[in-house]
Amino acid sequence: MTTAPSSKTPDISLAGKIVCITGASAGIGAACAMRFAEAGVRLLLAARREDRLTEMTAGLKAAGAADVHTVALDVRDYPQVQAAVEALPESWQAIEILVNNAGLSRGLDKLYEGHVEDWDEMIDTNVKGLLYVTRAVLPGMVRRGVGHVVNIGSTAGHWSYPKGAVYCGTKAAEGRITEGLRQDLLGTPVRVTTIDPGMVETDFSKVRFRGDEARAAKVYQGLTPLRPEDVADAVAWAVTRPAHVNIAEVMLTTVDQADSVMFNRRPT
Ligand code: NDP
Ligand code: 8X3
Repeated sequence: MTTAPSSKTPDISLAGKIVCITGASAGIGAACAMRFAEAGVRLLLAARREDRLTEMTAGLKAAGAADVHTVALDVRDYPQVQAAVEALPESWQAIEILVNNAGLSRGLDKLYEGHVEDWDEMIDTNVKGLLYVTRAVLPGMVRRGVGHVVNIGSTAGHWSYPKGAVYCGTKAAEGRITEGLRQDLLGTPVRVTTIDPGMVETDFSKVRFRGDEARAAKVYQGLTPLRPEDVADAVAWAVTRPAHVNIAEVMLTTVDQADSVMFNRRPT
């Protein structure tokens, strides 16, 4: 029996491409690094904790990464971001996929009782950091006529939740920045995607509650959260669509989450 030829445009192969992931030292960024490693990419990993990136390198190579290069980077510091991109060895400059993942939440407070330092840290990291890295990397993509930017947003950017207004605001900003970037890139082949997960069990809540592990664990109590690998799966899917397909937005939640405030929690 012969099979009819498929009319489907082939998925894009990732092998050998340079994929830059910010916030690759933990959680969703680390899961993306592993997922891309399995596809044979060259991984350019950035985070403040470069020691963690170094520790991850052997495992990523064993999983299939063609090569791994690490950079110590605080995305909040524009001169540092600019210098880090400019200082990349020539063989690492042609970034084809940028995953703007670095981000955090700090505190859970009513807006009128919130801490200004927490607001500054969230806005500086989630909004300005994303802008800074994008500003440094995108001109090369446009010049080379190839590229894909994947921003990690959140359901929190679609629906606020009590005491989370500033974090939710940063993710709403991410959504509008992603939309505007796609408009500005129209006429180039560079694609722009936002991946917007709901609750994912990572260090996110430990960071939000400044190391209070018991309080962080309660966030995920009685339900099955998304795993970082589920988000990496969505990222990998978006970037492997045929070149003419731009996945604008993927929103995903655990089946135990309906929006930012409704959860199906089982007694524990
Ligand atoms: P983690 O805390 O596990 O990881 C956060 C990562 O961001 C770390 O690698 C950290 O690295 C990096 N990071 C934080 N601040 C900076 C900075 N100033 N410069 C460079 N890197 C930084 O959290 P998640 O994996 O959950 O979070 C990743 C992204 O996913 C964030 O943008 C978050 O808002 C988003 N998100 C998370 C969800 C969740 O429920 N967990 C749901 C939806 C979206 P280092 O400390 O080494 O610098
Ligand atoms: C993280 C998801 O809803 O826990 O962006 O803030 S949430």
